[in-house]
Amino acid sequence: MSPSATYRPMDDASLRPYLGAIPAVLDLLGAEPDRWRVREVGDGNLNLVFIVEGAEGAVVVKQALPYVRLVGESWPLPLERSHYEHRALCEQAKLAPGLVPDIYHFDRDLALIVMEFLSPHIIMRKGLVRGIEYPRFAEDIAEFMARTLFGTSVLAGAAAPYKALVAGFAPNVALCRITEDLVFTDPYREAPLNRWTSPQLDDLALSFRRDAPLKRAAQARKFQFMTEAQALLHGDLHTGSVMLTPTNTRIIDPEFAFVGPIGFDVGAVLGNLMLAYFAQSGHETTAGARDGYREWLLTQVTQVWRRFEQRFVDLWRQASAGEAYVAALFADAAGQAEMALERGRFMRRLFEDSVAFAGLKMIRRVLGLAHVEDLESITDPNLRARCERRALTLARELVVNGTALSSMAELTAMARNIEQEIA
Ligand code: SR1
Ligand code: MG
Repeated sequence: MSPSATYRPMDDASLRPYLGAIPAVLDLLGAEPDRWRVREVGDGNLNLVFIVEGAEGAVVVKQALPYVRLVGESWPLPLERSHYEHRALCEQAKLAPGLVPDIYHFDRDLALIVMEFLSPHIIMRKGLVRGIEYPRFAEDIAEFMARTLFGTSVLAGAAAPYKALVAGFAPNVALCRITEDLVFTDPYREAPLNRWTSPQLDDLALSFRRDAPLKRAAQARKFQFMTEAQALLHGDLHTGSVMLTPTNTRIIDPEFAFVGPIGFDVGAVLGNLMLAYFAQSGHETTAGARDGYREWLLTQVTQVWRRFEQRFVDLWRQASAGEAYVAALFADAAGQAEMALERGRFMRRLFEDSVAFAGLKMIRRVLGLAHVEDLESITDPNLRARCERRALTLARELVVNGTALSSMAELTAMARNIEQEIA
C-alpha cells in the first residue's frame, strides 16, 4: 500500500504545530509549543520515536516510516502497521489495564501514535545488560500474557468477536511476513541480510543450514505460526518491547500483532531472557561477577512460565462464556475432573510450543538480520562468539528436542550446564 496523500515523516518543525492543535496533548505538555523540547530517540528497527517535553509534562510520538529503518528505503513496509499497533494497544488496555502505555491520540494517515511518556522506565533489554533486577517483571509479564492471550481466545468469549479479531488483524501481512522469513526461514538458508560473528561462528551457521531435523522443526513451527489462530498475539514480545522500573512494567510496540499461536508470545519472553543469560559473561568485569544475576535470570524463566500457567488456568476456570469447552457441558463432578485433565493437556502443549518458539527466537537473533543489544554490545568478538555459541547450543536443543523436557527447571538446568561446559 502506498503512503496516503497526507503522510509525511514528522520532524521538530512539523511536530510542534501538529501536536499544538490537539487539545488533549496541549493540556499535557503545556502551551507555547515553541518552547517544547523535541528529540528523535528511535533506536529500533522500524520507526521514528520522538520525546516531546513541555513545561507541564511529556509525551512520546511514534511514527511509522514507509520502509524498514534498519535497512533503508530499499525495503518498503506498509504504514498500516501503525493501525494494527494502535488497535492491539486498545485491546490490551481493556484486558490488561495498567500494563500498556496510555494512548492520547492516533492519526491513521500519518501512521502516528501519541502516547504516555514512561519515566523513569527504561527498555528492559538495556537494564538486563546493566545487570538490574526487576522484582515485578515475572508477575507482570505473566499477567499481561495470561490476560491478553486468554482474553482474546474462544476459551474466553464468543465466536463472533474472536472471528472479527482474526479478520481485523489478518491484513497485517507484511509484518507477519517479516517474522515468517526472519525467524523461521532465513537463519537456515543463505539469506543476503543474514549476519553473525564471523569467522568464529561460521561452523555453526553452516551446520544449522545443513541440519535437516532443525530445519524440519523450524518449518513445522512456521506452519503453526501461520495457521494456528489461537489468540491475539503481541507478536514481538522481546525484552526490547518492555519498559519498566523495579516497581512498574509496561508492554509497548505491538505492531506485529495478529491472531496466532499463544506459545509464540510466551516463547519470545523466555527466549530473550535466555539470550540475556548467555550474554552475561560478556558483561561481567571479573569472571563470576554476574553469577548471582545469571541465577536471577534463570529464576525469571521458571517464574514467568509458572505464573503464566497459573493465571491462564485460573482465568479459564473462572470463564463462563467461552465458545470452546462450553462450561455447561462440564458442570458436574465428572465434567470438572475431565476439564482439569484437559487444561493440564492444553498447558503441556503450550509449554512445548513456548519452548520451541523460544529456541527459534534465540537462533534468529544470532544468525539472522536483526540482533540484540545483549550480545551486540559485547565488543570482543571472541567473547561474544562464546556467548552466542552457548545460546545457539541450547536453542537448537529446544527446537529439536524440547518436547522431551519435563519442566522449565529442566530447561534452566540445561542452560547452566551449557554455560559451564562450552568454552
Ligand atoms: C526488519 S525488522 C527486524 C525485527 O525488528 C523487530 O523488532 C522484529 O523483531 C523484527 O523481526
Ligand atoms: Mg518493536
